[in-house]
Amino acid sequence: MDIDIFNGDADGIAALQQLRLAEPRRSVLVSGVKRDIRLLDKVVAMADHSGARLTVLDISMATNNEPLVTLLKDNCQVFYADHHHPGAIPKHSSLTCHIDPDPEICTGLIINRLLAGRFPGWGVVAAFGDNLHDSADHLGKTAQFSGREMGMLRELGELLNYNGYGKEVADLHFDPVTLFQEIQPYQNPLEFYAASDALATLRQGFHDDMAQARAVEPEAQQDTGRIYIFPCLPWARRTAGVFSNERAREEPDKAHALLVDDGQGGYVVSVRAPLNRKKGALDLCQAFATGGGRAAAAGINKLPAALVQEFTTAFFTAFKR
Ligand SMILES: [Mn+2]
Repeated sequence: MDIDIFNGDADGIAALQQLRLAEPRRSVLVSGVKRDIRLLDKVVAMADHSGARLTVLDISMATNNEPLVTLLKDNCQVFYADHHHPGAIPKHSSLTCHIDPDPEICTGLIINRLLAGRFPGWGVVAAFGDNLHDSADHLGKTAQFSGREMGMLRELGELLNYNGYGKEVADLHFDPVTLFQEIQPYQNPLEFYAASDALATLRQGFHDDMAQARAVEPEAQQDTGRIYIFPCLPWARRTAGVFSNERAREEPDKAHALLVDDGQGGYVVSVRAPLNRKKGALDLCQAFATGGGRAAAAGINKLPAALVQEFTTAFFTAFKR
């Protein structure tokens, strides 16, 4: 059995897209909302996973270490590509790793490199999805996409990324597995762009949601950063990532934090380090119990309401110049 496990955002989808164009497989697909990263638990829970061939994309190995070790013990062959800090990588002859935590790299770019640039359009989509505009532009130049084409690839990356945000799959316009299946026939993302009805749905949803998000004023701000708070509503959960990226680009010298009310006495927090100095987000978030991520972009899965003040102080201290 072949099982493809991928993060439900643009990067995860575009990484798998390149691999399956290069090597088609009739695989079982496992994904979830962008924040649902401990996806290997779902594979362990499959009764017939022993001996399966697994492809794992764009989910932190540190977070998945325990189920990964179980799967290797159960004779699975694992191909693993990702750009989050992996923690201790298990030593096992059945594990192939392509992990690069460089802040200018995403999983779709790792796969593009591995395939020697066979499907660069999907690499560009992945990079735009992860807000890596310099890397996207660089690859776009190499592949000789026009300015107009780059604009379409950027919108595609941002809309696929937007679709991944939510607390559960029900919050999303499309299950990432369905979206991947829609995309799968297209070697060239520009053809998908022109043909897809799903994309039209995402575009309309995005515009409606972002109008609400953009009306929110900062809760706190200093020279070094801005903090926003969103209510417990589906539009807030769906726009969280794109809104944070947009604000980060608007003020590239500032750090940004977005707290989304989880309706259960806490907040889901995402932190972006200043784009011009991609450091400090992970250290800040790791100081809280459910924090994790990368130096450039990190988060806290549940920040109790009682700790919002403490977080605010720590945020402005962390990014002081
Ligand atoms: Mn990624």
